[in-house]
Amino acid sequence: MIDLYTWTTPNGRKVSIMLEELGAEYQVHAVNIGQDEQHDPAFLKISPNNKIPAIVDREAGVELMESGAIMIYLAEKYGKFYDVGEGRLRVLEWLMWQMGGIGPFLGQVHHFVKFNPGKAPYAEERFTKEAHRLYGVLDRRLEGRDFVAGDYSIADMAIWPWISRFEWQQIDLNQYRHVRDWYVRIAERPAVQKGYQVPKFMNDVPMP
Ligand SMILES: N[C@@H](CCC(=O)N[C@@H](CS)C(=O)NCC(=O)O)C(=O)O
Repeated sequence: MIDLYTWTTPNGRKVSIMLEELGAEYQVHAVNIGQDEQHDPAFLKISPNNKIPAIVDREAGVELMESGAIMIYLAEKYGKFYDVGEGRLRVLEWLMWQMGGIGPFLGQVHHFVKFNPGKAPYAEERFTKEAHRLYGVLDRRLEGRDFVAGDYSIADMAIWPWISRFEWQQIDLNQYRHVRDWYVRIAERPAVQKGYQVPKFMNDVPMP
C-alpha cells in the first residue's frame, strides 16, 4: 500500500497517473497547498521541501519527496515504464528535461501570465518565449514517434500533466501537431483520465 500526498497540480498528477497505470493500491492524502497545508509539521517530516507530491511506501519503510525520484522508485519497484523503447537512458534524459525545463519554466508562465498578468511584462515575455522553445523541442522529438522515449514511459507521464495546462500557457496545441497528437493519445488512456482527477475532480481533461 502506497500513501500518496498530493494536490490538483501537474506535479501531483504525474504520480497519481503513474499509480493508476501501475494498478497499484494507494491511499490518497490531499494536501491543500492553497491553504498552506504543505507547511504542516507532520507533512514536513515526509516532504522537507514543503511541496507535493510525496509518498510513503509502508511495506518498504520508504518516505520520498520529488516527483522524478518517486517515479523512478515506483518504476523500479514495479519493473514498468522505465526500461522501455529506446532504453533507460533515454527515459531518464527526457524525465530530467521535464524536471529541469518544462516544470520550472511552465510554472513561471502560470505564475506571471495566468495569475499575475501585467505585473511583470519582461517576465511574461521571457517565460512565454521559453515555453514556445520547449514546446518546439518536444514537437521535434515527437516527430515520427508515439512517445518521447519510444514506448510509453515515466518520461511521458511526467511531461503530459504540464502540457495539459496548455490553455493556462496560452499555447495553441495545433501549432505543435506532434505534441497535440501525443497529448491526445495519452489523454485517452483510462488511467490518465482517472489519475488526473486525484485528489478530487477539478475539470475534465482539457482537449485541444
Ligand atoms: N521539484 C518538485 C516540485 C514540486 C512542486 O513544485 N510542487 C508544488 C505544486 S505543483 C507545491 O507543492 N507547491 C507548494 C509550495 O511551493 O509551497 C517535484 O517535482 O516534486
